[in-house]
Amino acid sequence: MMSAITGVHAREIIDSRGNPTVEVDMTTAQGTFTASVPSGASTGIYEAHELRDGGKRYLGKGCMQAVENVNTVLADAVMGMDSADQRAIDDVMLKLDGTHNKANLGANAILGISLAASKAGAGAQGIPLWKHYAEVAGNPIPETMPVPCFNVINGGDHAGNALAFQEFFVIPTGASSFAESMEIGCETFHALKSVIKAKFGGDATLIGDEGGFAPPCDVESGLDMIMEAAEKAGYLDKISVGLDVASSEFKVDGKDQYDLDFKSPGATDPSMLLSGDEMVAFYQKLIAAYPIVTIEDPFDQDDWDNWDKITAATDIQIVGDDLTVTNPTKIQEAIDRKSCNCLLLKVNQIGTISESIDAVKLSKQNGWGVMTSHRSGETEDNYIADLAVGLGTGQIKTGAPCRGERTAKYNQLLRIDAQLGASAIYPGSNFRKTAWMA
Ligand code: 2PG
Ligand code: MG
Repeated sequence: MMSAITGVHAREIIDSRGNPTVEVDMTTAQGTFTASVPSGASTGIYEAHELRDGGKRYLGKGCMQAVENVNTVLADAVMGMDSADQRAIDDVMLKLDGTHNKANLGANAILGISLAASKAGAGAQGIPLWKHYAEVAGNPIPETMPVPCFNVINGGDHAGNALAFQEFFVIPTGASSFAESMEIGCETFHALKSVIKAKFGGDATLIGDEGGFAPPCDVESGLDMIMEAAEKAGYLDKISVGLDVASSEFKVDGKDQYDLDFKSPGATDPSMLLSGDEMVAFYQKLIAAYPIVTIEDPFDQDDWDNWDKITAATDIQIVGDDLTVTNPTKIQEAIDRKSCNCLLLKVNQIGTISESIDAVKLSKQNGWGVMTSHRSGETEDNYIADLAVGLGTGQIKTGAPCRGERTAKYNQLLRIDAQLGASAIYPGSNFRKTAWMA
């Protein structure tokens, strides 16, 4: 069904960290469809180019040039096209940009249109966005909900505490439905608040960029508090845990060293400088001591040899984020080397829905898991919930069940779960194995 694009208009809006980002309205005969673009803090160096204005305005983070690119060249190029033909729209924009990383027009400009087009395409057919994503990918109507990874302790670049590791997940692998996984996540989150308060006082229950607590703990005491909270909430047998180390942020340049003290002012405590082999040993110790089922970015984005080592050394899921940047070329390299076994899916790392689908397909066809992901800088837009269901990724991380830009996604998943009704499948501990159907 043809539903021609009759209008495209972009503006700057503000993200969850108080930085500007791009929002795009796309108009067709069915109405106006709006989408907005997220932004990372611990960004990988190989991500597609996010176009920022520089200068004084908004500390250099203005998006007026990206907005201008949407409103002029990009709008001209997609005007009159069928909003439901995602691939054709994305291809036209890729061609117009002409660079390998969207440095010319900006991945934030291109993604704004790509996302708005996906919503307009769903609208054109009168179907929910998750069904449209399945159609665009060539999948049958999906029924698999993602297992949520709740980031309940924030560290790294997302919080002001001294904790080096960026994210600590509670994962309700033992729930029997998505709705039950939300109950488990929320109740454990509240229990964790009281555990932290009892230990460190109320100041330590302040939250980081993704809505998780940011207490003055180290990796092991953070995991201990999560286990204590799960026990208190009565869910010890229903949860697993996971980590996003985001270690590219604390790799020591030019040395085989990771600085777990990188946020402390002054000289690094030498006992907190670990070599690659010491990091592998540390991960193995953690995997033995806690019910860890997934570790993301255990090594720096260029430290391929250590990635290969940790993936060979364990059965748990090893997730590529900065390593793979949702880019099929990087993913293929990681598949060939067996450097990791799960893709972190972030649409703004690559910049279009079509290329994101290619990345998921390549990963799934090679037996990887796929975890759909938000960014640390988010908006109220909730399309990643639909994407996770439409592409059957089986896993999602979108922060703690706290702060509106995080709960927007979880709440959309609750709605989709209700739409699916009795046919909804919750993969639980099988979250790595959801099949690519197309
Ligand atoms: C990550 C993300 C999202 P950022 O590292 O996985 O949690 O953080 O958006 O800052 O890159
Ligand atoms: Mg990450």
